[in-house]
Amino acid sequence: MRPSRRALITTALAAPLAACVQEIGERPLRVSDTHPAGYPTVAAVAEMGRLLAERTKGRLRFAMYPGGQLGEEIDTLEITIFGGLDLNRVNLAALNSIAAETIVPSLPFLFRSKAHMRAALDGPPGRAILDSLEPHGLIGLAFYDSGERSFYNTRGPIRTPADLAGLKLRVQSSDLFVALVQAMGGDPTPMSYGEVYQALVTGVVDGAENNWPSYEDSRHFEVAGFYSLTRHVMTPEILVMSARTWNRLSAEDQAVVRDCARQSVPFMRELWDARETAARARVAAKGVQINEVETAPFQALVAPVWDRFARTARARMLVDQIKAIPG
Ligand code: GTR
Repeated sequence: MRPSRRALITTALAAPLAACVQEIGERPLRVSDTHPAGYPTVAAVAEMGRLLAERTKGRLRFAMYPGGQLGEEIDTLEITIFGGLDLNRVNLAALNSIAAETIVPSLPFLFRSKAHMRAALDGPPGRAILDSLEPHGLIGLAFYDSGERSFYNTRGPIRTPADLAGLKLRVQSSDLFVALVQAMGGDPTPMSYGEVYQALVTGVVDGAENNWPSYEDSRHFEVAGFYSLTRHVMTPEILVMSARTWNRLSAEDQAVVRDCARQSVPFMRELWDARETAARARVAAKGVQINEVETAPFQALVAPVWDRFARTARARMLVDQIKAIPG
């Protein structure tokens, strides 16, 4: 069972106090992830921890808390901001209400391909988004792949926007995702990831949207067996460090942390590519009905989302930079 909010806050308040008496290096750095051990994000952060421990001779090391054991992403982010957790791997959508720049990579149909998405996040736009977090108490260390997100549901295949009418679809707690589903004609319900399985079973929602590895790993495929390849966003994952922890590291250690995070990215991408293919094959073998979708009619509906979320000069500049990148 996931901890209650009260328990989370108690832990979160206790941890910084304990951290005051314990210097970084005397305790491991605490890292949260909603996914279980073995998932590509968790494996990548574990690899970063291995590199870090090696480079600092064990002075800096990670204690991993995977599987959402410390709470849902939005809650653990708050805790990370005030120093109760040192690192957190979340989906970028969880930061949408914290830093406006993080919305840009979730603009629907922004990226033309996986290569385009990777080049944009490895380049100046990615750097600008990572750096935009610092005033909010977080240090952006790395982006990881999260693939294309598509809709799945309990009722039947989605082929045209009309098929979304009347479907209650779980979305992440981000205004952009709410607006996106509304624009396409569905009925969005923001909800934490850990609550979705039960919500699908009880019919509180009819479906959700996610990538292949999460769809498989969360076992949502057992309940919602129609997966329709709308490929509407490629919101990446992000690894952040608490600025409170960061500010207690020496400049040399900060450089090593950045370097180890950077090195974990190609490691993750290799795991990700293999996992995407394997997860799709495994759910198909278990009877999931998969259908390709002509995306043009969906793309035609998302203009209001762009008008609302890519409005500021800063967002437009990032979008222009991303569009100019080949891939
Ligand atoms: C997954 C992502 C998680 C979480 C989840 C969700 O793809 O890896 O961090 O954001 O989606 O839909 O909540």
